[in-house]
Amino acid sequence: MTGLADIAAAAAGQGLGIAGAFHAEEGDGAPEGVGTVVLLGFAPGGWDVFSGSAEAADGGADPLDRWSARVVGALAERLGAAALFPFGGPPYSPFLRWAQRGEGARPSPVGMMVSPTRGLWMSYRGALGLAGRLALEDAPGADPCLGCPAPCLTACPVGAMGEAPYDVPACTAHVESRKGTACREIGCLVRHSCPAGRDVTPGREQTGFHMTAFLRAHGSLDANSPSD
Ligand code: B12
Ligand code: SF4
Ligand code: SF4
Repeated sequence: MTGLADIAAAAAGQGLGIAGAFHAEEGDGAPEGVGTVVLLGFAPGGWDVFSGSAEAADGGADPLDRWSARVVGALAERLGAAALFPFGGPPYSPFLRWAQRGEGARPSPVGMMVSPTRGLWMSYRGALGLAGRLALEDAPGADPCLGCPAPCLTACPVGAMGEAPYDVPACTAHVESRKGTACREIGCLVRHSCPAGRDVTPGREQTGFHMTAFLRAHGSLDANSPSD
């Protein structure tokens, strides 16, 4: 049977890495017959693999989602697994529950999920649903928020993300304004403020891409569909 090491090797060739795995139980929302869910995110250098892809160059809508669908879809076929994606809804596959089960992510004080190893930069390109119960690695790491002075709570210059529920219109209005250059160019300042994700902070090209996609979907830029 395929093991986690085989999956990691196959994913690495595509710029992806394993971002957690768990044995599916009732209530996890995994498709019927899936015994193990393996979450996939960008590996170091993964953004460059996407940047060099046909999808990144073709000028069509949702290039990152289309790239993810092709690459994760091909991996799934090769490994005899179901390909699962965070986009394409509603309804959405419950990736945030899977994040808790697979990599020990927890709700942060600002509402977003925080990963012990990727902080608030946590995000997924897809997941593989395998029939068997694979041998899994150690339990996920400790809660990164324990003992943290919570700079995330005050990092947003307009208070769009803090103790109150995320105010999407306030966020997009600021990001589109002259004062929102930093968010637009280097990405969400709340995500940057989290010490747990410092080692995996994405580059400007990647953060700029995500902000543009976010504004297309939720701001006043030309309508397009979400791309997280
Ligand atoms: C809808 C959605 C959103 C909506 C949130 C709606 C809201 N609360 O106002 C919008 C479009 C605003 C959004 C934004 C972002 N999202 Co989003 N989003 C999703 C999506 C596609 C579906 C969630 C859903 O509706 N589930 C079904 C409902 C029933 O379950 P739920 O648990 O109640 O869902 C709620 C939460 O998921 C929450 N939520 C979702 N995203 C965010 C982001 C923030 C900041 C907060 C506070 C809450 C929140 O809102 C949902 C509806 O109330 C998931 C993918 C998935 N399949 O889960 C990604 C997902 C949760 N988002 C993700 C990301 C990365 C983002 C962005 C950071 C993307 C970006 N710009 O780069 C932004 C945040 C903006 C910023 N300041 O940078 C990641 C995980 C992030 C994390 N650490 O928790 C996911 C898992 C996608 C992925 N590819 O991995 N998102
Ligand atoms: S800044 Fe601190 S409290 Fe906020 S999400 Fe990161 S680890 Fe948790
Ligand atoms: S992108 Fe900027 S305005 Fe939006 S929540 Fe993050 S820090 Fe606040």
